[in-house]
Amino acid sequence: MEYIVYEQKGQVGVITISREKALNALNSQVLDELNECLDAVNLDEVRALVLTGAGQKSFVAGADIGEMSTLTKAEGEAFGKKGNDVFRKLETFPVPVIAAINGFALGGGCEISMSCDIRICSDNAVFGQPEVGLGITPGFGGTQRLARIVGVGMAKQMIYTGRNIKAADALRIGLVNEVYSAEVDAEGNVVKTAQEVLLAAAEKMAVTIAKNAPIAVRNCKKAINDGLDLDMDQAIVLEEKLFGDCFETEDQKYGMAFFLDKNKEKVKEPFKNC
Ligand code: DAK
Repeated sequence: MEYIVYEQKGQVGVITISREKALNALNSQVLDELNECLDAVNLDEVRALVLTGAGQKSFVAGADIGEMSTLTKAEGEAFGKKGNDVFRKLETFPVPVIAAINGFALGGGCEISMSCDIRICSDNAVFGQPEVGLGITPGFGGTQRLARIVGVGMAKQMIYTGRNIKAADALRIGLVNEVYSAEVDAEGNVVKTAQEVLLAAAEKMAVTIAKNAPIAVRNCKKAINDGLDLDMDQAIVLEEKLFGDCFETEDQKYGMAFFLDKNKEKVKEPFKNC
């Protein structure tokens, strides 16, 4: 693959969109490779994913404007579908996906981060949906996901004005969960860049998720995602079903037996995913 780097670190998979010269903008090839990469993730081993961009400047600066500029209506639709299919694959991916946003997350970049379960960013991150300034609407789910994450009023303000917001504001409105800065020593020298601190934090969070019972984590993702589209009565039934599915698994039996065991010397074994 030319633009996607994938590394499996134990039970965590790290996907890096690596098209630094164009600030990791999403062209058709990036989308195809990302799709292929997701299909190849070894779900027998991987329990959480981290998605990030190469370099310290940009997570993803949007869909590729050069490629889009000459599209016909039909090609525009096909491009939109390609993006939406892979974003939806990320959103419904069986294991949680953490977006580690290291710089610009504009247009399709903001949208791909919103297809992930959790967003954390570096303090130089910039978010926005600038599409109306280009004569188009957000086309990779921005009008839908932004409103669901930050509320209708704030989403409308961001989308209608097309104005970017900085990391601190993204934190304030709930678009990201955490903001990370560079680590400096007493003399003010940078010991770790914000991007390094961010990636370490994302991987640490992924490891924490990966240590929990995998069937339960997957079912939580499904319950939250699918439940949001239902009314409360139906959503509770869905939760009951996914809760019930955890019983009789080895992980449920082991997790509860471990708690009930009064031998405090005993060390908890890793969950087995069965
Ligand atoms: N596409 C293509 N190339 C891009 C790019 C992008 N989105 N963003 C940056 N680049 C390229 C620049 O052209 C430049 O290339 P060279 O000139 O070096 O060859 C290189 O990356 C470095 O960028 P700059 O020189 O501009 O760097 P600066 O630091 O000066 O500025 C910036 C950084 C992020 C503020 C600026 O590059 C910028 O404003 N970029 C565009 C951001 C943007 O508007 N993003 C939203 C794109 S629209 C749809 C499906 C999806 C979408 C719409 C419809 N359908 C349903 C069909 C999605 C739309 C979008 O995402």
